[in-house]
Amino acid sequence: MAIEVFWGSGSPFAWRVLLALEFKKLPYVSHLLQFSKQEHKSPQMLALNPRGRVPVLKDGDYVCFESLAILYYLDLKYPRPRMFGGTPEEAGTIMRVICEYQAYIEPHVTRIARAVFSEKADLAADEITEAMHILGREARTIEGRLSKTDWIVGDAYSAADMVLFPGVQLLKRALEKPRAQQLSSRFMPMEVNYPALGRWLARVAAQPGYERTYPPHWRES
Ligand SMILES: N[C@@H](CCC(=O)N[C@@H](CS)C(=O)NCC(=O)O)C(=O)O
Repeated sequence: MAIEVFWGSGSPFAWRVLLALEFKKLPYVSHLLQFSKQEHKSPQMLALNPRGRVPVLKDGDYVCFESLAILYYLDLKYPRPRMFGGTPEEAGTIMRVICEYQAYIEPHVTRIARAVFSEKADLAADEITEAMHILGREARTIEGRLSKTDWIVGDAYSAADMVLFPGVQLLKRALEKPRAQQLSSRFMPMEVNYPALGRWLARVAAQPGYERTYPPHWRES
């Protein structure tokens, strides 16, 4: 029975799972849900994930939600090629970088993206300036890592890349909006201010199957 994945366009969490499935070359049935129609809150979806969020993965009778848990499951169930490294040390570093991202970076990415896309939020507010400041600092740290290696951890594409990439893309998309011009002046263009980060974005985008993972509605606007 093929793996089924339930996802929504533009969800950075769902994007991680699609990148992982493509990396492992696993066949899957894709269920693209429409957030605008609340399809992720249907009785069928709530039966799979009572939180009514995506991504959700169904593999035979087994159901998993929470994107990082799905990546972990896939790596244990389908170990080749590996996403969490080949040694305990690599696995530890990959998980550490993911935990650091989730604890110290992701909340600020979410804050900026929500503020830009909500149209009404004041982008000059102190908490937005502060979030941007933190993201600039964190981006410099990642830039430092990527100026020494091709991938976020070591010399192989890993779960760390799959977790961070959609968040960086979301931030970039938000900061490219005309209304974010002033806010993003010291950050953008990312490829100029953070060249190693820019090359890494292109490297991930060159992975086989990447086009299938790209948020469909991002192509339209
Ligand atoms: N921690 C979860 C976050 C999942 C999540 O928040 N998904 C969003 C889409 S980006 C969602 O389904 N939101 C719908 C809602 O909250 O109603 C994960 O990593 O999978």
